[in-house]
Amino acid sequence: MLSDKVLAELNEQLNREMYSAYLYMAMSAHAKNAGLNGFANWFMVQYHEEMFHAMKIYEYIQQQGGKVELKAIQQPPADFESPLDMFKKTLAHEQFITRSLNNLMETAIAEKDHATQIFLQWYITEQVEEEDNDNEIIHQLEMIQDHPHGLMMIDRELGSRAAHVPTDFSKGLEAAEAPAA
Ligand code: OFO
Repeated sequence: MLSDKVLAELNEQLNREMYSAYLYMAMSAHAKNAGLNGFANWFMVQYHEEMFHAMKIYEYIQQQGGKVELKAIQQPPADFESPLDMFKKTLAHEQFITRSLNNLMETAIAEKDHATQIFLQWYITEQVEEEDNDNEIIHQLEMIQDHPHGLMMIDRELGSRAAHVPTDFSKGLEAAEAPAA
């Protein structure tokens, strides 16, 4: 069972994860228009990751008998100055998400909601990895300083990223995560 406070904050977090997906989709579109197909791939994989994060919250709320409340998704920016600008904005956004998850954890602790604390641990661990990945790519982009050859190499590397999260949620998360028969 979820308290009203925890439920309200989980619904807010669901909206933030949907915005994250939308933001990375916007970055993917921008990269594609700039001819950076590897960057476009990386951000589209990130879009899938965020949809998975959103769906985990969606299903957790329902498992706990709560009401999913879908709020309007904010419009993301459409234009970015450079690949470095996209990754700096990605890192800033992920730091914002980390803070919001920490606040949500504080609420779950205050409400003595142990199940939600355990549920949120997965997200908090995930954020460490996300921020680390972004920092690494920012570092690489700063090193090459817009040098076309370096940019092409990073683009090729980012193009090899594949989605490792389920993308079809029609039969629920458990079915989506089950290995293919
Ligand atoms: Fe990018 O992280 Fe979701 O939670």
